[in-house]
Amino acid sequence: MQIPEKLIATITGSRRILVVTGAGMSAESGVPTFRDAQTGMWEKYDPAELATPEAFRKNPTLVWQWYQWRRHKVAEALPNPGHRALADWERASDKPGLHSVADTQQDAWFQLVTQNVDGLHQQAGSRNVIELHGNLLEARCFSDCHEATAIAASGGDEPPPRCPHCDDWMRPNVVWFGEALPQAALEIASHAAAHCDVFLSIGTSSLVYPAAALAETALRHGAAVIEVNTRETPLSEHATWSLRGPAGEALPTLVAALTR
Ligand code: BJW
Ligand code: ZN
Repeated sequence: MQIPEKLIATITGSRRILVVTGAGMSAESGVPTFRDAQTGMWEKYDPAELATPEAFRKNPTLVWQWYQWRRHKVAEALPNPGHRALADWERASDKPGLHSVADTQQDAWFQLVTQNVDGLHQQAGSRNVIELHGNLLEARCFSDCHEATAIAASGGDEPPPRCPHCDDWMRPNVVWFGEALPQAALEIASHAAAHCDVFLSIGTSSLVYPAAALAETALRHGAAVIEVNTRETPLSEHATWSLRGPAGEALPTLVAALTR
């Protein structure tokens, strides 16, 4: 993939870098994206109708099984060259990450924000990852009586486990439609979007809010916005550069050009 020289120069001259990733980032690791690739018995279900508290309340076993199926996919997956390129870039940039809203005022930083729930950025070696939509490999009480705990990808047809403290169902520690995102994570990401020089949107449909609003915020505040996606999205026409291609190819090329 050809990366425009102007794009490279823009990033090289930038001190505050925000990268936001979505499901397309992990597609080349074999993790099905959220809207595509529902295979086997899951083909007949609309993922947007499984990822809600209402669906879980109505049929906890069905929703839990869908997550177990996805946990298995994630357990088999390895980070791809795109994940590794972002981890290399963070290391090579030698810039700190953001741990609070106040940090966004600092002169230079590099921050990765993901909508993904698969933990592959961390596995690839990214040091400071903000997870906006939780983590598939953790579970928590549906009544929220306790902290989330790690969960193994086990079993097939079982109902969800029971909370050891209050006996309600355990649920995946993810953010479903209609639920609030983790407050601190969203606040840091929103402030970062308002203060970054460069914003990269990678492998996301740009359809799901409030994550999709981050690129809009960055554009409104004058950042250069770069999109990497195999397909056009609602962001494409507004982005400063829209690179059409797989993240696993575009990112290693981009990061090699930045660190040469
Ligand atoms: C590649 C590739 C390759 C493929 N390389 N690219 C404003 C307007 C309209 C609606 C709303 C609004 N604000 C809120 C809403 C409602 C709703 C919403 O956004 N709905 C839209 C569908 C319209 N949002 C919410 O409900 C949010 N909550 C909320 O707003 O709460 C308010 C509240 C406040 C206070 C108290 C209480 C409530 C919550 C949203 C949570 C989203 N959760 C999910 C599920 C997580 C768990 C799970 O995984 O099961 O997060 S939904 C799903 O979408 C998942 C993803 O993280 C997220 C984004 O998906 P993404 O990454 O875009 O994936 P795909 O599959 O859609 O697209 C993949 C892309 O990759 C495509 O573009 C491909 O082309 C590309 N691609 N291969 C590069 N190799
Ligand atoms: Zn409980």
